[in-house]
Amino acid sequence: MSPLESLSLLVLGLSLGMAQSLVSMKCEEISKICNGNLCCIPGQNGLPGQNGRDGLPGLPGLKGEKGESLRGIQGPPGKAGPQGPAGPEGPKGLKGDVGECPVNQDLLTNLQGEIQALQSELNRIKKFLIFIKGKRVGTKQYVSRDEETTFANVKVLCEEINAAVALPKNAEENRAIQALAMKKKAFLGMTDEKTEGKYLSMTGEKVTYTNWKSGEPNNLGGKENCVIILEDGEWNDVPCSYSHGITVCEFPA
Ligand SMILES: [Ca+2]
Ligand SMILES: [Ca+2]
Repeated sequence: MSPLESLSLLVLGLSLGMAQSLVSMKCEEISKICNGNLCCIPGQNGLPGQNGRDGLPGLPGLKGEKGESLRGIQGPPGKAGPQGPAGPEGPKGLKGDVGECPVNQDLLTNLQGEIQALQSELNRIKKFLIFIKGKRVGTKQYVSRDEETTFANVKVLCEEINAAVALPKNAEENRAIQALAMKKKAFLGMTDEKTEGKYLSMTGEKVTYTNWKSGEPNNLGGKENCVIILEDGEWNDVPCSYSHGITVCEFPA
């Protein structure tokens, strides 16, 4: 090899070494930017764009001043609306004052006079009954009817004159009834129809005074639930269907 050829080879070798060093350095720097990928060369930033002008919306206008107007004359009232549904019932009101009832004084006086007249007539009739066939003992008046009949009829006859079947409460009353019976038998106002042996008055009161004949009441045949006063004033229980008793009634004197 000639000296010239050797010098050319030396220059070529130095050039190649320098080129490799340059390429090696740039790739290391680039590898930092490209995250390890070799031969990734970033481009240059472009020029900034221009702001547009045409087509942009305009700004809103300012608010106008408040207007003024005159108030008109008030018109006539409108028609009444339809009635609404009934509401719930309210609480009970307070009790009112006692009212005054007008009294016809003349009518009241006449009625009082008529009542007094009727009371006088009733007393006169009571006295008449006692005069012809009656007896007064204490607070009681007795009247009799000597027609013999059953206990059911005796009750009806006494009720017709607003009286009760005679029921003596003591010996004096017992003697008065005995006297009015005039030697006949008379029913007394009591029975033991509800409970055998337990005698009650027609109004349900327990009988306290008794004047039973010896051996009575014996409820003979299991059917003797009514009572008669005998001719001697003693008592005997007999069937209520017994038809030989007379009527003796009592009412307040
Ligand atoms: Ca009896
Ligand atoms: Ca008897």
